[in-house]
Amino acid sequence: MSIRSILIHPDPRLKAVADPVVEVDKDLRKLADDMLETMYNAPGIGLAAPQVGVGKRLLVMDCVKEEGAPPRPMVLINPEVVWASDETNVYEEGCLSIPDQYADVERPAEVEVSWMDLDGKAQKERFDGLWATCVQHEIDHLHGKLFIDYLKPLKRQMITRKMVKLKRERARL
Ligand code: K1U
Ligand code: ZN
Repeated sequence: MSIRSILIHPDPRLKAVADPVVEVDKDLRKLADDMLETMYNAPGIGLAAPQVGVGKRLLVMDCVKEEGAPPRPMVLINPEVVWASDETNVYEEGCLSIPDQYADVERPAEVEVSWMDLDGKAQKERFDGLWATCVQHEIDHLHGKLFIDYLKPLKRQMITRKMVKLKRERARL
């Protein structure tokens, strides 16, 4: 397993629509393993393939937050939201591609998601709480959408300017 570098906004690869996965092969398994290691190392609770520069419909997540509880690493291939609740939740979201910036985002409180697992088996599950917020945030990444796209233009521009500055500073090091 290896840690991959995470793209920082703005980057055209974060705005692109990801392609469906057609085959679960050795390279895809390695990508999923690397993404989980990258997510835990960050640390984060989710990561989508476009964030490591791979334009495929693949995401990983683990939203277990209870101290001492066993981890629940999940790999979702070609995930789709098949149902969303009318009830909504507001959560202060962050993003590993937009470091140190947080903002309230309103999303459906519960979603049902279908996907394929690493054995090529179809899966379907209903998520709520942080899991629901996270899976929607990650599926947005697969559509080239970031949480700042839900914010007012002025706030979004302010965050984008900060990220441009951060990238310039990091490039100078
Ligand atoms: O997609 C990403 O960039 C990962 C992102 C997922 C996410 C966070 C909050 C709401 C929705 C989706 C993160 O993991 S940001 C880091 C974070 O939230 C966190 C880090 C350490 C412990 C707990 C949370
Ligand atoms: Zn994100």
